[in-house]
Amino acid sequence: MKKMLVVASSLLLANLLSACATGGGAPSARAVLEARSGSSVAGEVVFTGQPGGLRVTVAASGLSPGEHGFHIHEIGDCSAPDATSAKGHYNPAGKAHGHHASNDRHGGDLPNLTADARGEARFAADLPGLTLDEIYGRSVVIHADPDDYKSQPAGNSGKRVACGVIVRR
Ligand SMILES: [Cu+2]
Repeated sequence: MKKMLVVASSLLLANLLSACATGGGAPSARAVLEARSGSSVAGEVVFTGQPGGLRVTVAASGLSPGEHGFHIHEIGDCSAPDATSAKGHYNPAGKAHGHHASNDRHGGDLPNLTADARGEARFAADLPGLTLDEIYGRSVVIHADPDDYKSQPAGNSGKRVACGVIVRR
């Protein structure tokens, strides 16, 4: 009886996985967050297309409570222990770092995400002007500190505590 349950649940899991693999709807992108700079951050970032841009949702744990800088970085390489392999912010227009709602900003400048007292973040934001095609193969980075939205080149947001490569799904 127990064995049958295991078989049934693994079949269910296989069905769920194949539903994910085939997309099951609109195209989207996903990044699994990996802990960096000695942190224990874990979680997932999902980007979905919507008229005029993207919507991003984040589910993460292991953060320090409070605000954290959050950006799309140029390179989809999180291999360095401090995630510097992801290079700088995605910046196709060659502009200065700035507030995500202004016109003078990096394409990868996103709103700070906020972690609760337990260090967990459930975050969503609209990202006008971005497309899935331009972010595939890049990376998302969560920083230790808040982005002040003005200091160059990255808002003085400190160490990179999580990094994930953005992949098609
Ligand atoms: Cu960053």
